Amino acid sequence: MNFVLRNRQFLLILSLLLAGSATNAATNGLVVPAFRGSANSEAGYWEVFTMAAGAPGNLADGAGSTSGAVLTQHSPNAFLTGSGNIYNFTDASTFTLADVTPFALGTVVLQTRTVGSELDYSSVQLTYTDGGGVHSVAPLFRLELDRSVGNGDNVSSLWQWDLSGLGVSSYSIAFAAAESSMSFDALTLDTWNQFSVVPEPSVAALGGIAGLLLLTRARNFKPALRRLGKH
Ligand SMILES: [Ca+2]
Ligand SMILES: [Ca+2]
Repeated sequence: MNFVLRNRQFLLILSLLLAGSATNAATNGLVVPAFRGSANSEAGYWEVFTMAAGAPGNLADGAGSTSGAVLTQHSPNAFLTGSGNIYNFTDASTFTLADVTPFALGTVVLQTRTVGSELDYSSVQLTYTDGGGVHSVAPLFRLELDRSVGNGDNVSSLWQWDLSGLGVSSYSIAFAAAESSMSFDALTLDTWNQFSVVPEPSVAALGGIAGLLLLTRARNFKPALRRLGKH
């Protein structure tokens, strides 16, 4: 447990260091993974939604989107704001993002921007189906990319999954608002047939304080391995 806790603390601190150094996709802190645009990758950027609830859902509207993934919101009480956000003051919106890829997945990176109420961060789950049935995969971590106080908190978050070796090329991600009055503002989805941690440590970050953090992690890692009997 301690190892898990320390690892989360490490990721949180690292995120504070890295969020400012990664390439910003927009002013709201979303980042551009280094693999975006490379072979065997897909990317989608949703900023203006056209379906508040139900089918056919929302394809990525951002220029250059290659994802083909569809975002569907399920609460019938949600509606579109003038700027094309999905808003729901009656109840907590729930979402499904469904995608297929022309390659076996190495990683999936999801980024969201919300205004007002926040997402239920524990609700974010990826599922896929194979011969063994339906499998649910928890994200490796949630990274808070930005938080600013406006009409409620405006929050940008990033989740990443490692699907290496699972042979997955069709999956969906479910997530939900923590409560009513969430305005769902934007979404990015990046997939790749390989895995590397996003955002990537920058040269500057690695040169300084992050080095100390890596040493801290190494110290925590060895006792954890001993406890697991893998020394
Ligand atoms: Ca796709
Ligand atoms: Ca928007």
